Amino acid sequence: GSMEEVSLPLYFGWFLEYTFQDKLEVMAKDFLKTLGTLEVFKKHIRDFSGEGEEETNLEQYFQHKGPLHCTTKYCNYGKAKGAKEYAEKESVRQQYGSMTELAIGALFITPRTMGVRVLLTQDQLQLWPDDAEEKADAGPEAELPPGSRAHITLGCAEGIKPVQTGPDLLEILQLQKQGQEGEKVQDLENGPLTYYGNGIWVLSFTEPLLAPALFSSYYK
Ligand code: 2AM
Repeated sequence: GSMEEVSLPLYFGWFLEYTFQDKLEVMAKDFLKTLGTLEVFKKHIRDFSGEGEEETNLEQYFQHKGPLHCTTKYCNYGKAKGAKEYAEKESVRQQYGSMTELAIGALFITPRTMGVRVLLTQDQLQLWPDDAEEKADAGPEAELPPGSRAHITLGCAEGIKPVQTGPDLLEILQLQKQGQEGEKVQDLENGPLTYYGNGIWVLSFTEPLLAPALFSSYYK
């Protein structure tokens, strides 16, 4: 292929500034530690453990490699649909290499993934691909606003790929949109903790957490 095809990255995204990566990781670990001690979590431990297992170490359950980031466009070195068009977008070229501040609205875990929800500003939405919220099996009633999928993967269960965090977040937003209130468990330091069933736990931040991040791309 041409130079241009070769130069497309694995993905574009916002990369958290180093000191904030540490801060978020510490916060996530503290959350897992606290969650693991709650009686209400132990009651639902089956969501996370196999038959006969009475305990799960959540901190070991979720594993993560690589820099913490919010993917905007997965390009797969040009093989993903719309990769080239995205790389050539005016907003992408202009904002490449610039800093922004991501607002983090919630921390969630499911039996598959752990992540945080990112609340995008209008400016940041200019870097968001149009098809990010599309699902093959979604009807019109399943439509969520652009940017809904924005998240940072903090960890995955064994055998799960990070691409699962997006669908997991969309499922949570879908439940909330349908009016499912879940079981409000208790208030933690950063806000209320809710259980939605099937191993879905959401800590909603009373105040969004602001994370400095660089818009760039990643090549393995
Ligand atoms: P993530 O954005 O949910 O963390 C490398 O695999 C990165 O690209 C990961 O951050 C991953 O998921 C994201 N990714 C992988 N495949 C993807 C896809 N088909 N659509 C969107 N993002 C994807």
